[in-house]
Amino acid sequence: MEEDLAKQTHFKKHEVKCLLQIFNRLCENQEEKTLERPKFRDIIHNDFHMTDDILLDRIFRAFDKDTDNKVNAEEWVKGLSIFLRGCLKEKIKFCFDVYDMNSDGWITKEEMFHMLKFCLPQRQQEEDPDEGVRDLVECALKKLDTDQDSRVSFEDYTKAVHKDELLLECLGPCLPDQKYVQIFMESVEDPEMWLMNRQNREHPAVRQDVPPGTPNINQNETQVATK
Ligand SMILES: [Ca+2]
Ligand SMILES: [Ca+2]
Ligand SMILES: [Ca+2]
Repeated sequence: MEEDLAKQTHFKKHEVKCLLQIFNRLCENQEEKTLERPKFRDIIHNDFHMTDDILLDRIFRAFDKDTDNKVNAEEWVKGLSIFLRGCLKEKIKFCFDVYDMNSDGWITKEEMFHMLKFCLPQRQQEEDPDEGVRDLVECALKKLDTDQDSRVSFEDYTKAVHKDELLLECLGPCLPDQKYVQIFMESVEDPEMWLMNRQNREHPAVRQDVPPGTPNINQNETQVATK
C-alpha cells in the first residue's frame, strides 16, 4: 500500500509510511479505521490554522472522495498530497470542489455570497453589510465567469485561474500556508512526537501517561487538580 500510494502521490515512500502511522494512531480503538469529520477538522484547524467552519467542512468533503462521510487511509494520503503539495491542476480541482458547496458542478452566485459573507474577514461596520458582499460577488463573478452565463463552471474557473493565479483562493482560503506545510511535514517525520504534541494541545490535563514532574501547560486545570 505504501509503495502504491507513493507512486500515486507527491510523497516519498517513507513520508507515506509516517502519514499512515499517524492515521492508524488517530483511528486507534476504533472498529473502523476512518477519520470522522470532527477529528479531521481538528487536525486541519490545529496544524494549518484554518478556522472557517464552512470551509473546514468543505475541505473534509474534498478529501472524502467516496462521500461516505469518513476519510479512510487512502483518502487521507491522497488528499494531503493535493492539499500540501498539489500541482496547479490539482489545486484548481480541489478549490473548485471546496467552493461548489452542493457539488453540482457549478459555483453559483448564492454559493459565492455565502462564502464571501461568512469566510472573509468582516470589514468595518457598513449600513448594509450584505451590499458590500453583493459587490464582492459581482466582482468575483466578472473575473471567474469566463463564458458569462452568471455561474462558474469548472472550465470557467480553470481558465480564470490560468490567467491569474491569485484567483485560485478568491472565494476564501482553502489551501494551507507554505510555512505550516513545512512545519507539518517536518513534524510528521516523527509520528509519535506529532501525536504527543497534538494530545498536549487538545487535552492538556487529561492525559493518562504524563510522567510525574511534567509541566502542565493548562494552569486552570492544574489548580483544580491540586486542590
Ligand atoms: Ca470516504
Ligand atoms: Ca454548486
Ligand atoms: Ca459560466
